[in-house]
Amino acid sequence: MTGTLITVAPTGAEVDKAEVPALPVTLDELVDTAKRCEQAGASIIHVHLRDDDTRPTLDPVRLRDAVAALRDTTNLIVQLSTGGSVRDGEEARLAVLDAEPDMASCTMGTVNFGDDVFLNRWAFVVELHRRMRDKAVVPEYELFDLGHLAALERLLDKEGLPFGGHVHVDFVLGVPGGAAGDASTVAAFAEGVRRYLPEGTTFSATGIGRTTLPVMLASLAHGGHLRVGMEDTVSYARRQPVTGNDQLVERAARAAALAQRPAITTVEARKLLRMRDAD
Ligand code: KMH
Ligand code: ZN
Repeated sequence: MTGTLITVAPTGAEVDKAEVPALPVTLDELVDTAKRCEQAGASIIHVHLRDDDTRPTLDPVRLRDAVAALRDTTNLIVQLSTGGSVRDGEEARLAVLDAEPDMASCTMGTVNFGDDVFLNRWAFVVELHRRMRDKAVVPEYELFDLGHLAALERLLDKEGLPFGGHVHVDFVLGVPGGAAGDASTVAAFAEGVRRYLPEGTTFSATGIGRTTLPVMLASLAHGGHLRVGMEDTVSYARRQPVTGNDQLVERAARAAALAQRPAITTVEARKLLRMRDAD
């Protein structure tokens, strides 16, 4: 596999719609951005939802509706966030899996998150991993700090491989309180993947805010994949707000092509991740 898997994270739980009008928060806006991002080269969409007041929500009906709408209108792999917002409780986060996504995120430990704490107790992580395997949902293990690599090694050692047998991780770098978003940190994580995780483990990386470009370029240089989107950055360049998620996906696809590892299709991505409908 020489191409690049591009994930788009279009909304997140933290960006304020009032400050960033281009943020997709309604189902129509989500579907519209999803279609554009698929066209631009994305193969996975990492989904957080908002309520009618644009606040983050894990409402089960909205989650099911979003999965159905994205499946109806795109071929993207639908990855629901089980991270939610820092205020979401464990039961609601586990219940995300009842919406039967193709993939879901699974953060490998607790991390300071600006002035907040993103809580991921060991027992919660184990439960998430087990439920995903029972439901044939492919995890994306999210790593905010180097210690999360060791936690994942421990999880796989104690609990076994995820559904499909392939391990895919995402480095989320540049969160205030987590690992830095720079090229040498990407190198350290990439080395950690090789050293501690099963052979064939794939990784993507994303950098928060202005770390988006160094992290993107370093990930490509280390043979990694990419995540971009307005969950992670709302500036395209200095004093240039992002106009839409497709703008970030299009830039990622251009960088991947320049690295001679063009964006892979959704069909190729399903094979790479050993998804249940890969064939
Ligand atoms: N919103 C963050 C607190 C995930 O989606 O799994 C957690 C997050 C991770 O975004
Ligand atoms: Zn997220």
